[in-house]
Amino acid sequence: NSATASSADSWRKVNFYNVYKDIADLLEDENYDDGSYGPVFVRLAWHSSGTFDTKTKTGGSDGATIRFAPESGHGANAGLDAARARLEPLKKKYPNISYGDLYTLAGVVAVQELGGPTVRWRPGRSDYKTAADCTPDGRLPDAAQGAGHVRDVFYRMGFNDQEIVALIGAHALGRCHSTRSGYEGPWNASPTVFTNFFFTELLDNTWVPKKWNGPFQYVDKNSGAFMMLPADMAFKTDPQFRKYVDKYATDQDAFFADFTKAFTKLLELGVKFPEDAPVYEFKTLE
Ligand code: DDH
Repeated sequence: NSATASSADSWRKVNFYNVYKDIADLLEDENYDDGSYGPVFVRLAWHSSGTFDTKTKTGGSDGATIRFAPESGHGANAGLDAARARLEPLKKKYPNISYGDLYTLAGVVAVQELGGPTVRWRPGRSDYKTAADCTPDGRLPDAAQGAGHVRDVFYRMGFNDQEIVALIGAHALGRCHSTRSGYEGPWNASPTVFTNFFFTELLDNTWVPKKWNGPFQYVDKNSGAFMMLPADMAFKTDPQFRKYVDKYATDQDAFFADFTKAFTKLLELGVKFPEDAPVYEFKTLE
């Protein structure tokens, strides 16, 4: 990758308004999933960033180690190669953007264009890391586990309970793929629209174990069309998490306001921005 690697200052030559538009143009594809790459772009941004460890200051979106083996092959990252491949032509078109900036900006564009809140975003990540900087496997949450594990993982990144609940609201988007994580199905009926439906569906449905040969997960008793992971269910059963679930289920504005703050924080974990890095608040295309 060294031929295309951006240096510490090269982001200054990039017109990020143009990159925003070009990413937005890559979202729709009637032959992919539910018709949009948006959800998998959000997941790419999150998994690029969520490896951060506050103690060792390793991981995070800067340097984009997610594109190198072995991190690219970690079980949690299965399927994200599709998102990275979709974005690769933009790295060719804008060689001065770093992978870390490209992957995080893709998440921002997806949240906004799918109807979510405006997300403040700064450029300035660079491609200085190598495969030797890949994070150890196991830093991202394991969907088979419960509240204790979820807290361990997100406290390690520096988040509190309220921020953790806000972030899991991203599970309004997209779906699980049996070919990627092993789990199957979307969380609600509008997986390409950013809503507070993760919380409303979690509370409003009766969730029963799915009868199948795959990993243990839940389906809604009524239609069987929607799903919850064991780790998702922890947000219903844990009283400290539940407080915020109740709030976000009834107050979409509060969810949007808290999500956007926590999502920007996630995308910036461990990044040393140049002092004069501008903060963008992009307008949506339509
Ligand atoms: Fe997630 N997530 N996630 N997630 N996630 C999956 C899909 C998506 C967990 C497990 C899974 C966040 C937190 C957690 C998105 C965003 C975010 C899948 C299915 C699993 C499994 C993957 C597949 O089969 O393709 C667990 C566990 C947690 C946890 O917190 C305990 C967070 C914080 C975010 C975020 O963006 C802020 C999105 C979007 C998807 C849908 C991807 C797609 O392709 O569609």
